[in-house]
Amino acid sequence: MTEDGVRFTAAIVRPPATSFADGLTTAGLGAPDLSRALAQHAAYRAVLEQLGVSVTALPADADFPDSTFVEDTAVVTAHGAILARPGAPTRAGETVAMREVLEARFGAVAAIRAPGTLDGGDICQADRTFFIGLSHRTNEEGARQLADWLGRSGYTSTIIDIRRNDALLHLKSGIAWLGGRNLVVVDALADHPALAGYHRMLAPPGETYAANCVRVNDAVLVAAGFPVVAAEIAALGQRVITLDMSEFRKMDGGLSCLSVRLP
Ligand code: CIR
Repeated sequence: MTEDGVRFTAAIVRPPATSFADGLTTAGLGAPDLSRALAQHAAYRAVLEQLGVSVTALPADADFPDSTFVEDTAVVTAHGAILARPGAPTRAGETVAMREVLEARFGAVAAIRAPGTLDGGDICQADRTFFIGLSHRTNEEGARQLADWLGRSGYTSTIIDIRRNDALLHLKSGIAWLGGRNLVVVDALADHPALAGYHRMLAPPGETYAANCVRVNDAVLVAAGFPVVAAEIAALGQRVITLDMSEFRKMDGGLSCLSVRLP
């Protein structure tokens, strides 16, 4: 069975900048410690490399405090790349560096155009289907443009509206696809009709942060400190690698946000 969306050869990351603590957050967990964040980022990068992924690091950019969350700036499939158009005004300029690195690899890349907005964190691939979250960052026009672009490569897409769910910044704050028919979801998404037919593992209250996990090749990266989610994934026969995400969590960021993964 092909599993488009779990096999990666390369990834793009960007270390947190000196301005990291000035980024957007609703977490209420206090200010992040930059040196700890840098160490956690280095560990994340090392795990990707251990899994056979070639990692390109963009230079940290203090003009963009949230720029370590590179996932929000692009969507990459087996058929090409499209630049996102981040919904937070302070993040708009983050796509400049991402455009350069994607053009070097793919040649011309598509882009979401105004008035569309779209954050990569709202886009969840599940093989040949994409779930597109409508959020306070991704609007209907951005979702429509992405769905059109994906459709030209033969992918189907389904909208999941999370705008009334204040606990979810992005769709992938509450869902991860692990390959096959396996999803990790938070309670608020578990009964969404778009997900019927999938095996939905619930991230229990108290472990919802760990719903943002990432399948990379033969392992699933899971935030450290969430034993129920880690055990559920291991019970599927998946190798679980835990990573300390404490400093990124303080800035509303999860594991998926820290990389753009390339087939
Ligand atoms: C933001 O609010 O944009 C950042 N502080 C966190 C972005 C997290 N990205 C993601 O979930 N894909």
